[in-house]
Amino acid sequence: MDTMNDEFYMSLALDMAERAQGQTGINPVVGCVVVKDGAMIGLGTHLQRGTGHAEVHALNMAAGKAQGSTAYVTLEPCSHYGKTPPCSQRLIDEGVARVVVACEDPNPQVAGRGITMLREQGIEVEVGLLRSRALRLNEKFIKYILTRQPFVTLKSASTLDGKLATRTGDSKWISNGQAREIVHTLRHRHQGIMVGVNTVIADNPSLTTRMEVPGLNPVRIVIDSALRIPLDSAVVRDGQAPTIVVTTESADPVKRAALLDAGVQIVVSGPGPRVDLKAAMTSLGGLEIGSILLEGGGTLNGAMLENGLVDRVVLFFAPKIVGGGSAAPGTFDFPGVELMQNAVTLEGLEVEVLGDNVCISGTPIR
Ligand code: AOF
Ligand code: ZN
Repeated sequence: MDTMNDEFYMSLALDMAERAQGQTGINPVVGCVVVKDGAMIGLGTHLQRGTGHAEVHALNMAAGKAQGSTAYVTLEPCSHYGKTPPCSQRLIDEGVARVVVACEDPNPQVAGRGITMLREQGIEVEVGLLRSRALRLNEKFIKYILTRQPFVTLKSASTLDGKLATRTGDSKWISNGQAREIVHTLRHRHQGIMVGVNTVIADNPSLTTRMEVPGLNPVRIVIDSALRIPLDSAVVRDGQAPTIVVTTESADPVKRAALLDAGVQIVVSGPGPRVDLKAAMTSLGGLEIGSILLEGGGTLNGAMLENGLVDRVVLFFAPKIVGGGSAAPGTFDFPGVELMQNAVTLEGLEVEVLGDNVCISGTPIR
């Protein structure tokens, strides 16, 4: 049985925040638990950008009885007037006596000011309880708020020898059902999903989230230097989610007009012949896309990795070996390093066994 202490309530607050992943857009996920005289009197979670913060929901539930209470918050309470008034002021006004915070808010508009506001009013503030879990939970928010660049998760599902298809191009089905379920959860938890145009031409995917309970569809992003995307492809026609095609100045203006006509948004990134991926990330960040799931083929994966644009790698492996040399496409296709010491290396490695599949994930060291 869990013993009841600060950690007990903070982990509940983190659990609530975790469940809201994917639905807060560029905002963080945040949970709050208000405890008074040994009982919980308010629970709150930030659910959607533009709506109430976690503390506000929890204090509303406490209905004016939070005087002398302790509030557990997974992120430093905000100190600024954003889409909602500052949570620190609300905690002060309600007479909360003690605030336990898991991690500071890196948002330059907050960055410690929330904690200072509380302390200046004589509220006892403790910072850092379950910090690493809280930071991990908001890794997408943290990257975006500090850099305005999307957090990119590279996902692939391959054979044990790293192949995405056989030498004849057959790719159905590599991974098992458990792995595919996680992939759809990942789609729900990213604002964008990105592929190269060759994937659209070869597979005509819909790139939507298909889970047992409805999930949110990410914005579909196709990297397409020369606008080769077929006008009748699912991502252009099906209307299931917005589609952005990232191209170059040298692409055919007639095709561009036709895509715009079909409701596709065009982002021009660089003069050509290839899309400038770094500039593309800046443009997509500017469109408030704070996180992207990269489900590329080997060339796009390789280029993103080489450019240092990948923040997390999630690789699913099925217990299959197909060989095929360069005729069989692999997860990473780039010129490659000469020396092992120059290899892209992952840290914080996690390994999960999913029936007969394995998931290996980690963060590329910069
Ligand atoms: C909190 N509790 O539940 C959240 C916080 O767009 P706004 O006005 O909602 O402000 C978003 C910013 O507020 C966000 O960037 C982050 O700094 C903070 N989010 N803060 O105290 C919450 N969601
Ligand atoms: Zn707030």
